[in-house]
Amino acid sequence: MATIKPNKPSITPIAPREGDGSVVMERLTQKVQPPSMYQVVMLNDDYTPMEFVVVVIQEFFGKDLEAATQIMLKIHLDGRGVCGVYSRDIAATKVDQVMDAAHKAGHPLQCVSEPVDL
Ligand code: TYC
Repeated sequence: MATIKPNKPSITPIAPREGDGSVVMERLTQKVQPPSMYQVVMLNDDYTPMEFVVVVIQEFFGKDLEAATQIMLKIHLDGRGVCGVYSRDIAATKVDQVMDAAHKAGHPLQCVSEPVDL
């Protein structure tokens, strides 16, 4: 994926000199990158009940009723809203959980994860 920077080692061996069996270590300027973070974004639609969205945000994103209601209203008004920020795998799991719960309840609620721009 284009957004992932490879974690190059900060020290890399270069070709051994002939004869003496020694290896010269070269220090590189490249530093190890911290893991990139992903925001889970919920999208508005015209059919999913507000109450269902609030419950989903509480259940899967650990928000209390007040915070979940604020996020739901933001999504309703702006078209989208961030429910939480996680490592890539956790964010993908949250998306799956939300989509699964919505599908089972017969609602068209959509949810995506996207890299947080630094
Ligand atoms: N717009 C929906 C309604 O009026 C409520 C809603 C909010 C749906 C947030 C999806 O992610 C959503 N019933």
